[in-house]
Order: sequence, then C-alpha cells, then structure tokens
Amino acid sequence: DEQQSLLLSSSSRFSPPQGVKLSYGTAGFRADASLLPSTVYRVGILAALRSLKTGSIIGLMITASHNKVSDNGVKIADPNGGMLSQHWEPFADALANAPSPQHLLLLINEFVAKEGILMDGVSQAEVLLGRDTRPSGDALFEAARQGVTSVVGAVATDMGILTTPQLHWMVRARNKGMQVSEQDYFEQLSSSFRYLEDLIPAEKSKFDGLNNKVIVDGSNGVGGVKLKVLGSLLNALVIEVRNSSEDGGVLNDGVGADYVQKEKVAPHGFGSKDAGIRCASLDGDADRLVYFIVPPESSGRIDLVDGDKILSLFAVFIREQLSFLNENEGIKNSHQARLGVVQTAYANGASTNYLKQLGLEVNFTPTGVKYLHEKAAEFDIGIYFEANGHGTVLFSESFVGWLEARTKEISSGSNGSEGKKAALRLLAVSKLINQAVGDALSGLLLVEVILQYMGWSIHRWNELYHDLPSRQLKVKVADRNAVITANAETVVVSPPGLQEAINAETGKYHQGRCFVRPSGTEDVVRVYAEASTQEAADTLANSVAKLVD
Ligand code: NG1
Ligand code: ZN
Repeated sequence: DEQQSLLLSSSSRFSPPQGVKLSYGTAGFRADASLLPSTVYRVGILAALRSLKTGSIIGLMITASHNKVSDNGVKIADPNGGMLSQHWEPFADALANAPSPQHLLLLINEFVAKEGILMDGVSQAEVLLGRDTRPSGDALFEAARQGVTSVVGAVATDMGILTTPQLHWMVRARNKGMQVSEQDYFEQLSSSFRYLEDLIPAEKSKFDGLNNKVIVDGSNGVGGVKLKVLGSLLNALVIEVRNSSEDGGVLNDGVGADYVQKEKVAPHGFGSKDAGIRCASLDGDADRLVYFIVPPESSGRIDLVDGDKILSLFAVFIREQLSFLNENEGIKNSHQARLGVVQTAYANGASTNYLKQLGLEVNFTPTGVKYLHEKAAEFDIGIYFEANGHGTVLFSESFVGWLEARTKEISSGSNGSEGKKAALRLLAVSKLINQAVGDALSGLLLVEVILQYMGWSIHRWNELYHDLPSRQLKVKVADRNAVITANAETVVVSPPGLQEAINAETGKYHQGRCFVRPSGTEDVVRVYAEASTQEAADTLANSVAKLVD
C-alpha cells in the first residue's frame, strides 16, 4: 500500500554506515556526523510512531552536546518533555542497525503490530524538530524531516536552532495545551525570575556593585545566543556572554561546562581579569551549568562550583521556604511536603555529607538523566543534579495544587504573610525551572535569584562545604560492556575479581572512594576516585585504571 511504498522509497535514500553498530545510549545516538544521516532519518520514523502511539506531540533534537563539533547526535523527547521511554530503546537500536530498507520495513511492521499502533493514514502525528549550531545540523534536520514525513499523517514542525532544554520545554508545554514559541519560553523564564526578585525582602537584597554581574561562557554554542536574548529581558541582573556561537570559536574546544568541570581550568577567554566575579559555563546544547571562580593569579586553575553545589544551594533555599510554610500554617493546613534529592556516584562525597547533615533524604541512581529524573518525580519536590551540572527541580502536580490553594486561602486571612510569600516563591520556582529536563538557562536564573535572596557572594556559596579532591579518567578497552555494575554503579559484578582489587586499592587511602563503569556515550570505561588529597585521588584513579586495562 501507500505507506509501505513510501517507507521503502524514502529509506532507500539513506543507507546505514557499514560496519558500525549504533546504540541509543544515555543521551540517544551519538557519532561522527558523517555516520548519522540514516540513523537520524530512522529516528524520525520512530518519533512519528511514538506520536501516533501516545496521541501526543513528540520532540526530536539533533545535538551531540559537549562532544566535539564534528560529532552529532539525535534524541527523542517524550510527551511530558522527558527522555524517550526506556521500553522503546531496544526498538531504536534495532531500527538504527537494520541493514536494508526491507529489514527496516519488516521491523516497523512487527513493532507497529506489537504496540497496537494505528498506521491508518487518518491518525495524526506531530514531531517538533530542533537542532543546535553544529554545521552538520542542517543536513541531519533534513534527514529527520524525511523520516517523520515517511509516516503517513505525520507532520514535522521545524522549531529552528534551539538549546536541548528549549525543545523539551516546548514539547511539554504543547502537550499541556500551552503556547510554545521561543518567545513564550523566554517570557515564562524572565517573568518568573522578576517575580522572584520582587519577593526578596528589602533588607536581604545585596545586589549591588560587582554582585549584579555574572559572566557566562557559552561553549561557542547555541546557549550563548539564547542567553543574550534572555538577559535583555532582565533589569537588575547583568549577564555578560562570552564564547557565543557567533563569536567564531570552535564548539566545545577549550570551552564549556564539560571542559571546565573535568579539567578544572578556566575556559578560553577567561583570566585573572575576571578574578572575584561570578563566572559560569554552559555546555554545547545548554543543558549543563557549572559556576567557577577565577583566582587572582593566572595559574589557570579555578575553584569549581559544580552541579552538586548548585543542588545544595537549591536544597537550602527550598528547605527554608518549606519551613516558613510550616511555621505559618495552622495545624489544619499543615502538609509535610516530601523533599528529596537525587545524586549519582559522581557526586562529591562532601556534598552528600552536607545534604545529609541538612536532614535531607539523599537517593542514588545510575548515571543518566532518565534515572535521576524518574527518582526525583517520586517526591513533592525532587531536586536532582549530576556533578557535571545537569539537573533540575521537579514539583508534583498535587503539591503545586496545594501551594496554589494556600496562596488563595492565606490572602483572605489575616496572618501568614511569610507563609504566603514562601508559597508564592515556590510556585514561581516551579515556573522558572525547566521541569522537563536540566536547563542551564533556567538553572542560571534560579541560582542568581537565590544568591540575591540570600545576599551571598559566590565565595560564600562555595563555602557551604569543601569538595574532597577527586580525579576522573577514561580507559579505552576492547569491550567496555564487559564491565557490569550494580548498586547505582558503585560495585562491579563482572569481570570477577575486579571489585575486590578495587577495594584493596581504595582501602589504602584515607577517605578513599573509587568506582568504574562503562560510559553510555563514549567507547570507554570511566574511573572515578576521591581521597583526602589531590595526589592521593590521582594515584588511586591511576592504579584502578591499570586494573581495568
Ligand atoms: P557517560 O558517558 O555515560 O558517562 C555522560 C555523563 C553523564 C551524562 C551523559 C549525557 C559523566 C561522568 N557522565 O555519560 O552524566 O551527562 O554523558 O550527556 O559526566
Ligand atoms: Zn548537553
């Protein structure tokens, strides 16, 4: 029929690369861009099928985030704006690796039958397409478009060049029946930021002098461009953007959140002239955010204020607002909100101790946003962050409803103004922060307004706790999947004996902690080590890397 011949003819234009096996990892498919047209085309088909299956709008983002400029990648945003349901990942793998159009068609027909997807040509499907600033983005966009439209009844909507979190936000908003132009995104972020600023008690606001300025490294990517637009909608806060894509530098080359966090050095364009000023860095698609402090002397080394510290700042603020709510509420209104935080094994041990000392429930999941997000969604307010700066805050719908009711009830009563303000602040946070996925832009605004509220400099914030020295290494191995882990990746279960050897090494170090796991995005095994001195962390990481090799 029409559908079958359409799929056969369009797929014959996109031959899969020879001798490469692709897999839908922690961040979708990623590879050298030259290998990807057929994969992206096929993910276009998958996105259209996902839209038919869910009866909702689906997102497709073309980016390779912090990876080098010649790489690219593709990932799907599900109806709620989150990652593709894990249950569809094997189908994504099978599609990408089908050797011929005939195989592809067979796979699709089987899957459609199994999932009960109605491919009747009458049902409507819509996929929002986004891409970052990579030069390969245009051609891959075209491949994705052809994939989507090879499913009869499916429409591909070009959302243009976007950050990854903008696209996820748009998918989530569209499926809630909201407007989703880029302007709507900027409007929601900037208005909730200004609203939060207005809720800062006058005596607290110390936003003056150097303190109203943040300098942001855009990783020579899409984030810098978007941040300039966002910054122009704010009054008190001055955002100076460096390394924006139009500045001509190479994407992610000596710049960006991944570089700054892993190397602990200042990105290109930053130096001792910036000493003492709040600096921040985005990654290539602006879903990661880290802050840093440049020292006065030009050693290149920086004080890193990473995702764990952003999480800690958010936790301190939210916990304070919850306590205001409880203090000011009569027994009849009291609602013990469940606040939970979620980290991975890469979280600095000092951050975990700090959060536990605050009395918070700290949970661990394997690496990968999909796991952290899922766990955080179990709480009234769930905060999750990876040390590398990817994270966000989730509010349950029932808690948002409760907060809304609270603001109305209290305003008709006499007392409770602090409680009401706390409820209003939390509601504004729920609108400012991107609840679909970690978003460097909304994260930056939330950090900025909380610092303003606390009257804290970046130095004061950085002093919440002191990071334990750590070291991360990657080891190239024949088969990274030979390493199998358990307990949120903290223990190796295979190959046998490896964990015992790691334990023996780790035991030699004061405050030693070390784990290894296969990367989900690169063909390497990662080693992470922590100890009481940098030298000890380095030696521990190096000796465990030898065990893996
Ligand atoms: P892998 O390659 O699986 O370690 C990396 C990051 C993740 C996550 C993904 C997606 C580290 C150690 N790992 O995953 O946290 O951000 O990329 O981009 O930073
Ligand atoms: Zn990213």
